[in-house]
Amino acid sequence: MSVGPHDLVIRGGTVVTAADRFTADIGVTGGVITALAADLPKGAEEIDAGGLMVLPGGIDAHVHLDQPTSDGTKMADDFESGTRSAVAGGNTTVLPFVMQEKGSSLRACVEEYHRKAEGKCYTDVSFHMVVSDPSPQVLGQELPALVRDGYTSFKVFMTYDDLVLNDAELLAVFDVARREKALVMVHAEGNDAIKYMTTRLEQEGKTAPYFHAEAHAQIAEREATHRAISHAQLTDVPVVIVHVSGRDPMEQIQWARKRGMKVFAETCPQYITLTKEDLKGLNMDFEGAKYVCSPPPRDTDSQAAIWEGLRDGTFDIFASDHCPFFFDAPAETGKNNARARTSFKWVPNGIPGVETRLSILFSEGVSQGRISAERFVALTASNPARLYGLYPKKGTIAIGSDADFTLWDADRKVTISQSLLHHGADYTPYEGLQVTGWPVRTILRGQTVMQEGEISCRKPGGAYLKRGVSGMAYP
Ligand code: DUC
Ligand code: ZN
Ligand code: ZN
Repeated sequence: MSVGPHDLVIRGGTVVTAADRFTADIGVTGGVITALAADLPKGAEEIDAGGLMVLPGGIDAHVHLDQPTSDGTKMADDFESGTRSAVAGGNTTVLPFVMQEKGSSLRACVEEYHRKAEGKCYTDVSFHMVVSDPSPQVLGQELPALVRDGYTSFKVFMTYDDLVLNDAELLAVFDVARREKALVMVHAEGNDAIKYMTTRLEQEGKTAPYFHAEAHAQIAEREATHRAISHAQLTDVPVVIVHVSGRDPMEQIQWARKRGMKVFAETCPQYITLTKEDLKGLNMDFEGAKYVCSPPPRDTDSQAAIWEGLRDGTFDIFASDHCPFFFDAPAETGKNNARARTSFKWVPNGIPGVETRLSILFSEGVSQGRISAERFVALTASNPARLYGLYPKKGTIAIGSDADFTLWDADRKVTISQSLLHHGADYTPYEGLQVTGWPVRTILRGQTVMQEGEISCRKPGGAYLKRGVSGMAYP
């Protein structure tokens, strides 16, 4: 049989998009989808996807890689290990953060992260920025110029002493976002409320990792969510509330949406699989530090609320908030360090999850009948692409889109275990979790980069993606 025009034909899979599912062959030429039809002619390369779902490659819109920390702890993933873990988990694009350190030029920080990522990425990559020092130079010149250069989203923090912006600063940053059509992502937890709770708990001798969950009370998240929404209303700017953990902040988002505001929302695997009980470890021991992240996991009522939100559209995207720290690391650079053992407030905040995000949502959501496969694709690929200015190049299966796919075995049962994973961290908070549904092959612009857990490309081939304005926030 002679070979047709396609470099690659993926044959006979069930193609799932955010809108529908159908059986088709997919033709790929030059890294782009060029045909979707029954019975395509033989391609130069052929992949049999019979019995599998063919999904758009996962887009994890919230990951932290190779970020410096202020306290001597070390992030467990650089761009190489973090993106290797991402492709093993079925992702083809990730959006890490450029962390602006106070006193630094934002432009210089962006260039520094390009150097960190250069030649190391197995996925395509694009950067959000973190604005921690909104100086006149940053607000007046650097930020507008960077947005125009395709860095069209940035995060602000309402907590952490070294990152928090006060209300005047938040309003000033939001105003730049409105003028430049950028998308602001908000870490909504009230700093003073958390510090008050921390002092009170420490005075009572409550210093174990578990008390992180009490210090970072849901009330503080609710209050900050409402404050962020009020500032967004005043400045007339769309915002994304990231890593929403439970019912109370969700109600604030729903309140704003009912009034016609453009408030978008993200939630994460930890808020459907973990609860604050996990932070107790074994008998309130230090094992609980493995689950310390901010906002912390809440309770089963909040998990139920998150599921309602994933179903009813309160949540637009489902991201990992992959923020990996070692547990035990040499020279006390991990969570289990001497200072952290004196108080929960010194435990690095963050958990790994870029590799397990898709299988957890598929298993708990699709396999358990809570959401459809189409909604799964919307939450994990199409909406992240639309929200962050990558659509339709990324996030869908259509003629002209990049040939990024995850071949998905919806019936594969796997027990998540550290030994299976490719991340740099020395543990997974999901150890022992049984999932149904697993990525068996990841294809980036027509090239297979992962097959059955093995990284199959010789060297990292990920590209940097310059983004447009958000199609959801500024249609
Ligand atoms: N916020 C994040 O987005 N990730 C980890 C820690 C945090 O506070
Ligand atoms: Zn955050
Ligand atoms: Zn994060």
